[in-house]
Amino acid sequence: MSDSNLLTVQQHILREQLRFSGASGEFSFLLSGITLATKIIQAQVRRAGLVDVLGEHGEVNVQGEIQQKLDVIANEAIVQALTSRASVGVLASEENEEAMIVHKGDKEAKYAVVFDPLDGSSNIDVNVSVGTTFSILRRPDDASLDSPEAWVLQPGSEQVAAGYVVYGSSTILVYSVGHGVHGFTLDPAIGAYVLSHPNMTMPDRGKYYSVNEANTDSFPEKYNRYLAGLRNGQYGHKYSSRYIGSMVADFHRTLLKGGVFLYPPTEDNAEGKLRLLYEANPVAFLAEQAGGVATDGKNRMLDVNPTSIHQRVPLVVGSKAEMADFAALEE
Ligand code: AHM
Ligand code: MG
Repeated sequence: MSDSNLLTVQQHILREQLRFSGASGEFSFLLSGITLATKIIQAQVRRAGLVDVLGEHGEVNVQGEIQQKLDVIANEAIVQALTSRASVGVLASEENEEAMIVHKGDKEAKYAVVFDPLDGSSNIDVNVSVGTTFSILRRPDDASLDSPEAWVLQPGSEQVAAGYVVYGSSTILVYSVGHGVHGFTLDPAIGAYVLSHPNMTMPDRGKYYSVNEANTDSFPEKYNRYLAGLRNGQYGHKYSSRYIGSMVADFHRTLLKGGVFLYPPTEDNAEGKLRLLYEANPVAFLAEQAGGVATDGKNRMLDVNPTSIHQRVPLVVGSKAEMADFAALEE
């Protein structure tokens, strides 16, 4: 067995923590809270179909409620796991309107965690991959516990760590603390995430583009020119398309195979649909760490200054070559 077969995410995090000066173990304890919560979430996601079956034959009123339940369960799993970590001062979730203060007044609390507990949850009832995304920020020097928003309204370039878990044909956790991107597959037999994708790098060019093409009529014209170019071979070959409708799963494929994923502005969502803090930023951080590029269609995503927690942003993320082709287009 090679070393990588034996390395659990916990061991890996401990090793990565040594890169932080004055590392005390609290950062790895924080990350272990996230890995624990995602194991709880994946156990629930894996049972979602069974609950459906019982519901059809029994007295339980299913569908909408179950999905809602899973969103809430996922949110609670992360909140609970992170609330027991003293180093966490603020939590912000897609499921909660406001940022939450935890460990009020605790001087040890120096991190904020922003997350989407169950991204793409409308895909659950058709057995399609969903995911969890997270972003970790350090408490700004001047931020007090009275203003939790200030902890999280930082550009993505300030992220200390970011990652996601995709609950797909297997459960995979991908994370970075700013020194490369590493992927771990959950081994259900032992209940541990085991290193399966060390030092992930995005291919320089891929075969696929990924976008909701039903919205093309309302994309800014530049996006349609780009998509046409991808289809007609203008960029070296004729691209094929893949679109799952779960950002985490679509990004995971793009990370492994290269290509480009886009969620442009549309008529319904003039600022794009995806959320800057807990969807676009973690993905942008990982993309850059893996040698890719992420923008809001114009500027580097990680430089965007957030003004509100649930702010939306257009997202274009992918391999170097596709992103250069897009950037070369005139407005
Ligand atoms: P959600 O956070 O409400 O689940 O929505 C986000 C999801 C992303 O995972 C995905 O990329 C996008 O919505 C798909 O949107 P659309 O159905 O408009 O293509
Ligand atoms: Mg989401």
